[in-house]
Amino acid sequence: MGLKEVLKQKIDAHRPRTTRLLKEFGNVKLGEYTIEQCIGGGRGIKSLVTDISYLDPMEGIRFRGYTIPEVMEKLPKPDGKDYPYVEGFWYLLLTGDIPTKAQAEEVVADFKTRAQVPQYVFDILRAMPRDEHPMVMFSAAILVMQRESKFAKFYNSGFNKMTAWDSMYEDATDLLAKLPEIAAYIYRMKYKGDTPIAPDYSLDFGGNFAHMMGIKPPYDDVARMYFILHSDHESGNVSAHTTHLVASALSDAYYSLSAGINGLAGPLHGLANQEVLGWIQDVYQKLGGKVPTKEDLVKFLWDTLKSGAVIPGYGHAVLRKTDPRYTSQREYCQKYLPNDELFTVVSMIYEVAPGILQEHGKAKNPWPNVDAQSGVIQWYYGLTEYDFYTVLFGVGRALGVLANITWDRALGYAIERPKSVTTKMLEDAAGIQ
Ligand code: CMX
Repeated sequence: MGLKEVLKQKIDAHRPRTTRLLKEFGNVKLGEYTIEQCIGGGRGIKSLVTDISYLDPMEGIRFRGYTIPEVMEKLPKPDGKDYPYVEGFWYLLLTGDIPTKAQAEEVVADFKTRAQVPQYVFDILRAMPRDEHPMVMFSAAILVMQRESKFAKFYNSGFNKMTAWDSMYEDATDLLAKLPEIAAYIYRMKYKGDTPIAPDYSLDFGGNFAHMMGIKPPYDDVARMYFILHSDHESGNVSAHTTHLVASALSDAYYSLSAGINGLAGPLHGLANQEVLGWIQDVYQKLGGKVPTKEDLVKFLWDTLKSGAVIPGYGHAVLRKTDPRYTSQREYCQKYLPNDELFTVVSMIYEVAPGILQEHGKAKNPWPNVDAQSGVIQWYYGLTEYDFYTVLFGVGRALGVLANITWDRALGYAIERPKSVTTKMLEDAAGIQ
């Protein structure tokens, strides 16, 4: 028998042990935590500290203590715009203080001095197969810039724990300032006939991104809103946790963010936003292009669940109500694109999916998360290439995770190293002979 066949037999024999432990002995304690928490991805185990954001299961996210509406209202905005400077939001995440307009504009000016992307990044992107997923391109572009790391140079020239945050801050800011151009370059190269648009450094983060994407205002405001909403969701989610974990080994921001972006690319995490649009397109295709009715959606939702797949954009590991990031985007749609067809379909899903998930009886949270709504706005402004949506999420997520690892170094957090146990040890704890 070959290796793979032997492995299959071992897996088949082992699975019932894990299933039994979860089903019959999930509540058995291992010290302070249970077998279910140990096997089930560490849900609810308090082992991370962050002050950048906090996720309340019922209220949703607060950034530095501020709700989403408060952030949008209090932060300074570019003249004539409805959404705040992303740079001012970076100031808030790092310091906990709402910046004045002058302070935010100082960060805008600082970003411009760091924004130029090295030519070799474009060369590497161009050398990649064009059908590579844009998240692969985005992650590779971040990683390849590691040679620029000031933190790595600082480490090699005699590391000091007390001042390590300084070069981490420099790397984090250098990286952030370059992400809009990298993302827009990937987009224009891959989907728009290889027609990159040069940056306009007179514009802020959101404005320049919209300009380089080739999408007219108010897309600049959409970009500002989108990046802020997707920035952070406390520390336990896959992208934030991965970035923190890798940085805990004193890897620099380039290694750490690239790793976090790879985690964001998972369909149960950030990729769910493209999955939502893919799922809706599938519905259209199966109906021969017809706009689905509520009855059609009910049928397709059940078909999805019966096939064993998840309903993308619904459910959450921590939240137990509609995600305020979903609500915020929904309010944008109600104001600016109330009659949009895709918005109507997504709203219909919102009417039926929670009830179906409740009836299905598995998901602890039947309500939509951030990913259920985000494609609608992008699609409306012409960004219909939905496999790019997770890159947008990644640019936003960089704000939160980079603020976190700057503070990780400031506080000298330890290298992460939780303890593992064997299945046999769990069976012993459960009293299984
Ligand atoms: N559709 C169908 N089943 C779902 C479901 C959904 N949307 N959400 C959860 N479930 C299922 C789980 O797969 C799990 O089934 P098993 O017991 O067979 O493994 C069961 O319900 C219990 O899961 P849970 O405790 O409610 O949720 P988890 O913490 O395990 O997972 C999440 C959370 C987000 C991965 C899950 O809800 C999911 O897969 N949602 C769809 C994908 C998605 O939208 N992801 C984006 C999340 C936001 C983000 O990170 O970007």
